[in-house]
Amino acid sequence: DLVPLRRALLSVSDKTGLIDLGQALAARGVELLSTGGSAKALRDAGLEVRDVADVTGFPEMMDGRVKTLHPVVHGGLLARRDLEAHRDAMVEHNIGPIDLLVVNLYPFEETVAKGADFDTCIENIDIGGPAMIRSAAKNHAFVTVVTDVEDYAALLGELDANEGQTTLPLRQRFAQTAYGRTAAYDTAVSSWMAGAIGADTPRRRSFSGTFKQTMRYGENSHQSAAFYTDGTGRPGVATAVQHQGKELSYNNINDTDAAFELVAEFDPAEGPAVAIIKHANPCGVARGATLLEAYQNAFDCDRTSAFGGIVALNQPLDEATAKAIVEIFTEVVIAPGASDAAKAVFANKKNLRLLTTDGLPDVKAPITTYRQVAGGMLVQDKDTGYIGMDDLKVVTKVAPTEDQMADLLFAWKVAKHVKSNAIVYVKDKATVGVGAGQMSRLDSALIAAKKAERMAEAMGFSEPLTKGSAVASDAFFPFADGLMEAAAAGATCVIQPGGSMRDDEVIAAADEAGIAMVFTGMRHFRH
Ligand code: 93A
Repeated sequence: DLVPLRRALLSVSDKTGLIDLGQALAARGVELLSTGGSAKALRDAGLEVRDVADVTGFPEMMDGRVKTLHPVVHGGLLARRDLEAHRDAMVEHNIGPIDLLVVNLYPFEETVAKGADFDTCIENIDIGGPAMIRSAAKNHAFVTVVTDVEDYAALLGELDANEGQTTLPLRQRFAQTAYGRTAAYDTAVSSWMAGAIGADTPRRRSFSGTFKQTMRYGENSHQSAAFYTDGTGRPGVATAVQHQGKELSYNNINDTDAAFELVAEFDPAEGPAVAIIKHANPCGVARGATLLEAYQNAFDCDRTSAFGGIVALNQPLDEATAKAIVEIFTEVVIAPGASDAAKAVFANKKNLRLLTTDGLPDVKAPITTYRQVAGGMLVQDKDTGYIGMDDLKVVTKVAPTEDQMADLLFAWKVAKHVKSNAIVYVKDKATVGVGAGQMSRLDSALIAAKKAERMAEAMGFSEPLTKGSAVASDAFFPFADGLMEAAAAGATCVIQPGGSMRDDEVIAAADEAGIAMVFTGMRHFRH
């Protein structure tokens, strides 16, 4: 299964490591073929290179759209060396075998990420590259295909270990990588086009990502895991820059995403907001006059759970907030930027990771989400449903005051990011009790109230902060009991979708308790 390398075709957009590779191959007696820019780079380094145009007898034409799309190239990649008929065809048509293909593609994903216009993106769709990669990978019994700069060293190591030959296991591994690359590439093109032409629907979507990193383990230490980017370059945890601290774990990334997506709901133009997340659920979300105040308000919702949490900010991290954050152990802080003074505060905290991005995740972007089920995949639009003041219907005798309305809408935004059944108590634009992930809505209401009571005891408040609060329920109250529990905890106004068979009973209970209630007509399940 050992195959000697005699002729290589090098055609790369990312020229990293190209010269070293070219030199190493030439030193091992490999003849080099190459396309325009790659050939020039190799020649400039003093290497002897033959132009593909010379081999095909056709010049590169149409702005490079047609360079390598020729039977002499594809025949050289696809011919089975073990079949006489294939060898005869090579002789008859003057096709020389190509034993090694080194290709990386036009930077389509990067072009999209830079925000290039439609025509520029189209021009950056590589056609010849993927065609050659697929030909070489199909014929990996005889041909070695390298599509990742990181694999150059492995290739050279193999040649040294096997007297200039490659082994079948290496060619198989490279071929498998190669098909992954072309699949991800076309997925990026399809996803970009879906957005560009306004057809971003869950139907007819393909999915695949670009490998970013492996992690030490997955959700648990016996699970292996990796992280992929989707090629959109959108601000978020996948594209964030890590400034310090140890490697992020699978759970860190998941929780950091939850935190950042939640805080991004709060428009920075309307002031600072902070979200603290534990196990993908918020244990505190608040606005404040300053970022520091927002952090403190969020922290006060559930100081116990905030320990070891993830903190997300809707504005760049400042020094004062950084100082408050390091008073307890925090796993990750993510923000759209950080001042040098803030970075200095974190600098000696080895276990604290600071991530910054160019902006907040676009919470209204039409994104498709995927969830694996046994034997299949569930695909849906991301929940980008929004409720404004005009969408609300007051169903009780009393209507919410303006302040209550603001807290109701705040609570509603948070509830969207809490695992169902979600009950969220809010006072003065800060959560004061969060009940998450219970199988009964009543239990979520009870748990949130109980936690608020415990916090009040621990902090020496005269009464739980749920007294006089606004409460949100992510889906309708099926019975009056959940609402009555919220009233007992001190809630004075309620926001919920409505639509239960027993809405009348629930409304009557609210009126009885003197509570104001609004219906959204939209629910925010999150499972
Ligand atoms: O425009 S293409 O789709 N048409 C081709 O025939 C073709 N052949 C190779 N792009 C093509 N390539 C790509 O050109 C390679 O995938 C590589 O990314 C790039 C290398 O061009 P150069 O060597 O001129 O820098």
